Amino acid sequence: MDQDKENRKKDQGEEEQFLTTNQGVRLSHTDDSLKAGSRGPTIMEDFHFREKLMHFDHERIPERVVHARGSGAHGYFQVYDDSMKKYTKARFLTDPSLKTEVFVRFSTVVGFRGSADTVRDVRGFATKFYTVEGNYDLVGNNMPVFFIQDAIKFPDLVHAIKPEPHNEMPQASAAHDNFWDFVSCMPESMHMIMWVLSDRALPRSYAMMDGFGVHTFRLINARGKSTFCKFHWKPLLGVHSLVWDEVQKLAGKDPDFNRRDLWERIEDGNFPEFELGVQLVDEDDEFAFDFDLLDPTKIIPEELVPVKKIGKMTLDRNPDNFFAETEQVAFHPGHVVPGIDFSNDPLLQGRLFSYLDTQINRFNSANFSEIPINRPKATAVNNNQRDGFMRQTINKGRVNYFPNTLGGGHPKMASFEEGGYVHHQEKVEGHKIRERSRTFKDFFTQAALFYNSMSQPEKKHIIDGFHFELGKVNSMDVRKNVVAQLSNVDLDLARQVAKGIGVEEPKQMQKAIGVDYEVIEQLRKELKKKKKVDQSPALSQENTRKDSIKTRKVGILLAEGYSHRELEAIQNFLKSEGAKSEIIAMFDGMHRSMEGQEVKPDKMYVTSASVMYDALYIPGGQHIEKLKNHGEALHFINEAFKHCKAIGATGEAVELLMVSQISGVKLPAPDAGNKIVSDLGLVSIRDASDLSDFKTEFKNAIAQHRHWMREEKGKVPA
Ligand code: HDE
Repeated sequence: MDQDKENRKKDQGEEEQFLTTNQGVRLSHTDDSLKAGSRGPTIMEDFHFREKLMHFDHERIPERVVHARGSGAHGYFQVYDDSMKKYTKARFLTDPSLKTEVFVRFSTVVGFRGSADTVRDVRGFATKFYTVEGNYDLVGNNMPVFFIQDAIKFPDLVHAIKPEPHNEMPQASAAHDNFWDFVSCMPESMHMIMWVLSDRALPRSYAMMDGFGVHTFRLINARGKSTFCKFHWKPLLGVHSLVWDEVQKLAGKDPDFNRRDLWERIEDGNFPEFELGVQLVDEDDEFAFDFDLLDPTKIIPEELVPVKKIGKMTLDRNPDNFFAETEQVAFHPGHVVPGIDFSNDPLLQGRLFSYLDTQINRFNSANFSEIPINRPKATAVNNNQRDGFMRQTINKGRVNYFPNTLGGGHPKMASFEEGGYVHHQEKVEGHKIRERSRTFKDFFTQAALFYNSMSQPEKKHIIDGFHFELGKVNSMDVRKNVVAQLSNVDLDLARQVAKGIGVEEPKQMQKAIGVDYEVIEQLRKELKKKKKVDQSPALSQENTRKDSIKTRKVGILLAEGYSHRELEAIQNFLKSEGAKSEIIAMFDGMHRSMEGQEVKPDKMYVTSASVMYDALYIPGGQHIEKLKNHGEALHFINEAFKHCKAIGATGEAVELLMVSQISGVKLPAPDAGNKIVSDLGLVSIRDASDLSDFKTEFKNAIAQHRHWMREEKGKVPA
């Protein structure tokens, strides 16, 4: 309410605000339509009624054909120093004194606008930089490769993955026959499939996932020299994921999980931060690798070309209006500024057509760039484009053409030196031909690199993911065909997948659809001596940052009779480490501790669930006897345990863990006194008189994010 009042003051410069028509006419009554008698028919003359209803009827614009569900945030980007001058003339990448405004939209790809956040999917990570040289859009994803190599296959891919056309099922999921049929016929998708089946497809938070420009781009310096470049976003909090069982439950308990998380982080002042990184490849090294730089189904392993971190983006402001900003923002990979150019990646080249086209469909107007969220903020727009639906600019004067003398030759051209955009002059020769380069045709080496770089738990998650996805496929032939493709990636993977879905385990590599084995063999021979790696530790989330609990959410269970001293000690400690804690209890309202103090829970069991937290803490006290009989509390504990989360218990709370169904971890014996027992993320102590070492142990357990080894136990019926 207060915020609304504030806004009113800002917008109108006054507190009093009258309801008006769109023509600014003050209204005296809006609760009844104009009628002929209080029980009579509505009268056509009611301009207020017609205007209000007509506007409402037209409130929707078509949702994006892909990436329909998104969440946005404002922020800024700043480079660390001017070292990138060697490679690019783009000022926002070379001038550390510039703070460039940005707007970022994170999204899922497959689901409709109202679908759940936590589905298994690629996440879009699109950034609009309002630079001093015009808008630059880095329209990326949280995975560094793509399903297909040529944009002409995009409609097929999207048709296959979206709900099936006859019954519009399933929603926001790839787990159906059409998609896997397509995949089984498209070996080039195998590398991306590994990423999509991995934990990367289940991000814990938009602030805890990578971003990638995917394609190889070009950077152009002030002398016109080009360097190949791959863009990366690296979150300062590290890359962390949810558990499959958890995401499915979250889709019901809180379908806005990632959206809410982003919003709350920013409201709390825990601004998401990402470092911008670049992998730079000299033009002379274009053919130095055992893959083609133009192929968007390949990464440049970080062990071959390190990611140079050049600056940082901070997202520090939530949108004021979801529709005006998050929905209406229009990204386009073709929005580039001088210093950034394209490679001939056929996927990128195709995107350059598609995005502009799709905006015209969404906005029904060529003037979408005039909407506030899409307008350049730090440069003027001067050109001879005129008119069209919803034109906002009132262009003055009579000259609307170039060249002209009547307007003094304005708006005039800028040379390369003056900041004019000059396309990189790449020499191109070739026959006009509808053909894939043979250098794109080893579809499996990097899929195998990804799989082999995973830790054991990550491999298991991939296999479990296949069991779910293919288990939902009705056609046994499709299942078999996918297993055949997988046998080209890794035989053990293919066998383990086959085992779970009723397909005969392949004894050896099977011939898969769409693969030219002769070409692959030749290629592998030819590229043997090129730069390559067999392992890429950078790909595994096991190696991500695990030294902080900043922004982690810890659930605390209590009932009347809890130990206030223990609660306060842990709450204060978590706060001092930048984590957030919430108390969950059976009912709302004040709860009395055994010492006499009172607290008010943040949530009740009915309005929360263990899946909304990263970790769990239970203080000791007399309340434990009550909690032993609360099915909700026991379920909370079992589920948190099953999802491999850190659990801390002090004093009598150890007894509660003993009556829960967690198993296979050590707990302190009744006579353990002040000895802390920390096993697989479960940290407990009987004698809670001194909690100083307990805090450190508990923090370390939370910072690990998940204790995957617990999955081996697998006995918790939550
Ligand atoms: Fe997109 N993509 N895409 N895409 N894409 C769209 O544009 C398309 C691809 C990505 O938050 C659409 O405004 C083609 C790769 C993001 O508003 C559409 C191809 C990557 C977003 C479109 C691709 C992306 C989109 C739908 C194959 C990662 C959401 C609505 C050649 C590098 C941006 C829209 C936002 C959105 C076309 C492949 C990222 C239809 C033809 C590869 C993050 O134009």
